[in-house]
Amino acid sequence: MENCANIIHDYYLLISFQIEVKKKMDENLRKSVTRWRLASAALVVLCALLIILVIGIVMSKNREIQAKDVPSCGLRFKSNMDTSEPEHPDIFHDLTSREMKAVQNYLISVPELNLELSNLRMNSSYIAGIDYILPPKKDVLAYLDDSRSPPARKAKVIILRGDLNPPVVEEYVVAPLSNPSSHTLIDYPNRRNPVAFSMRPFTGIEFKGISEVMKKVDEQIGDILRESYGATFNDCGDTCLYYLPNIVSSAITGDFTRRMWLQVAYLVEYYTIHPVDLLLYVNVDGTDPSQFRVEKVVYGGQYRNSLAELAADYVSGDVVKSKMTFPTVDKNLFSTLHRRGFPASPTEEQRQPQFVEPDGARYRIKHRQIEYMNWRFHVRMATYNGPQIHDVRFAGKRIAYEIGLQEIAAFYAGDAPTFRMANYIDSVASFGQQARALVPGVDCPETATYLSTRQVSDNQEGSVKSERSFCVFELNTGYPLRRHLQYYHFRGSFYGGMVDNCLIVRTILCLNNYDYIIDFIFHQSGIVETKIVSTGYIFGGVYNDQEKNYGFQIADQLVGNIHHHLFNFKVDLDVMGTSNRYETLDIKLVNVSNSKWLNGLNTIQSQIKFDRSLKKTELDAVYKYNFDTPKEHIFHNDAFKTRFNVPRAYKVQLSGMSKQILPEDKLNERSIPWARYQMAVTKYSDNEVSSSSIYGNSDGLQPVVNFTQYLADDENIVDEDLVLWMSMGMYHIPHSEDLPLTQTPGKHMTILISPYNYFPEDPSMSSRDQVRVQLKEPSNPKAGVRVDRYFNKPNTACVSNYKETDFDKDVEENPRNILDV
Ligand SMILES: [Cu+2]
Repeated sequence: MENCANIIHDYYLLISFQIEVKKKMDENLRKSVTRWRLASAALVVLCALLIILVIGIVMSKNREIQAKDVPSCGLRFKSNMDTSEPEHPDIFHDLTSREMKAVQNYLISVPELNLELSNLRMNSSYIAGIDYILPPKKDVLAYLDDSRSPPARKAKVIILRGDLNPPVVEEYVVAPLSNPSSHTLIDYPNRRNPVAFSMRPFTGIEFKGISEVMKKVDEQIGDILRESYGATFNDCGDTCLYYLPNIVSSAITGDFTRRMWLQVAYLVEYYTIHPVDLLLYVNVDGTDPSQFRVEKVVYGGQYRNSLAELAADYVSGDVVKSKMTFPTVDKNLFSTLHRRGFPASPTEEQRQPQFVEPDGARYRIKHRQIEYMNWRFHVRMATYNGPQIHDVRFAGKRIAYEIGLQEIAAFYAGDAPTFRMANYIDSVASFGQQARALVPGVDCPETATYLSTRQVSDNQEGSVKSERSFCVFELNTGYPLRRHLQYYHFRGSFYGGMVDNCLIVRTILCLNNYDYIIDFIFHQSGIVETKIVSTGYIFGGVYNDQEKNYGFQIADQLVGNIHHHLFNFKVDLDVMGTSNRYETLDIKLVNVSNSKWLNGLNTIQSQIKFDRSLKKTELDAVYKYNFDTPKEHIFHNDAFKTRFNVPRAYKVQLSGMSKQILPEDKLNERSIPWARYQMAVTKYSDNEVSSSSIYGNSDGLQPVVNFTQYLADDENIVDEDLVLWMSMGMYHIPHSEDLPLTQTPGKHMTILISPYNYFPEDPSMSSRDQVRVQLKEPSNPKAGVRVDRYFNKPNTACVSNYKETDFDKDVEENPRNILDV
């Protein structure tokens, strides 16, 4: 029994052991399975990583192969771009930095000029600008055409003589530029020099002076400003007031005292559309800012003769108090330029289309001379007049000696005196000094080449470089220059076409609130276009019922007042030399009888014809657009005809004509007499360089440059060197979509200069850009078609080098390349 019990016990032990073993084994197995599972999982992950790694390596290898195989765009032809400043500038070249410095150094050494370069005050003698004086045209042409030696380079220096009594503005010629040794007050036969100090151009020094007035305003009515607007001019932290100045013309005030209306506004992004209902009429005459004073004040539409009067009436309750709130400045503020509004578009983050020049730029730049296809010309930035092109040639022949901006004006209207008297003649700001940085990919295409310009203005020694103030690029307009498809076999079956690829030279002038884009456009068909387009912020006022016929209310308390933009350009055409004629082709109605072929029926049919009309004198040639007398305008040299005895001419065409309806010769209209005509044609004169002047904003009572005098002598213009003065413009009644910025579509004004019987056919027929399609076998259409292109096909693929971030990096590292810092 005991044995039996032992056996059972042993058996039990055995079973227990077995169970234990099994348990252990199970556990081991489980552990081992888990381990295997973990190992397998790790292996899978490892494999996946390996696969990813291999794919990555293969892809990057592919990319390398691709990068090796696909070249960067433009490498096929080494581009020929030398945008540097030359040691020896050519005849049209702006003053170089060395020349500007030499002029400055020379003038500083002249004791009687009493020039200062730092810590300038209104009563200092200081340089407001230095510009190159283009030599007399006959000397330039003798150099260009007859290999004569180049005339000496000279500079025109405008000096504000606040140190003299009475203070004046003086214009000097300084020469020679290689090593200046003389300065002479320019003796103009038809304009005065010096000019009264009150006619002076804008300078930073004057703004410093005006800030003295603002201190007085704070002292006298600071409490009113704080209570009414929650802001002041000084010691104001983030809640400051600022002002937009309008120089009031002497033609309106009737005397030569310098006065301005200041529209007071909140200093936020951007102040010209955050006005408050405070207007100040300030006397800023003379050179002592402590004498600058407020002569009238308009507070909440209520006129007072002084700040003291306003303060007294405010205390006594004799004015209705205004209440405006400082705007909340965040990205949703309507006047700021942050992205906002509808959900972001496109919905996916996709970049904009980009430009590519697969074989490199097709134009050349040597300093400031540019060549493109058959075109060759020089570009410069005149300090006072702005962008100009010179010696414009097509296929070696000069077409224009000069095409350039003369003036930009904006005449406002309104019930408020600020608007009524805001007649901006913008060259008061010296256009060349306002041409600033262009942003790649926005202002000019990615492929553009940039030119810089230099300016000397107040308060600085040497010149300041404006980086990227011109851009040059070839534009594929994506629009055919010409095309025809003839798909019927019985009419020949062919296609011929060419896209309008053109070269553009662009600059943008930033004139306080407005930005003006100016383009010179060169088409391959021998057409040169000059274009001006406006964008930027409007100048707004505080809305009230009296303004309702002058503007719409477009935001809380904001009115966008009606104004007239006006532009004037000079076109010195030289068609086959300088002996030119101006003819109009007058389109007229003619009645003809059809009786000869209509079986004797006396049917009178009206149709159109043209008569050639030679313009004989300057007054005979003034052109005011008239819908009832359609005409074409052609210019030619009478000695050059086609083999059919037709004048080889250039035609001038304007788009963007706008009638100036203010009465002639009244008040400030006297400052823009050029705007009376869409075109005026004068005989070239070295003394009629410009239609306007930097004094135009003030001098209406007695204009320094009086354009009417250019016409009044009514000179003969037959077979003479002719200059065209072209005016364009547009009325602008701002609407809410002008917020925050006015947009460019619909605001393109152009002057088109086109060959007109000048070439035997369209000169773009020589372009490689055209495409022809024809039947392989004209008699057998079924044999298919052939496409002809006029270049040996290079490798068709290339990689664009352009990166948006290149610009970002540049301005982060060199902030002065875009903003004053
Ligand atoms: Cu406008």
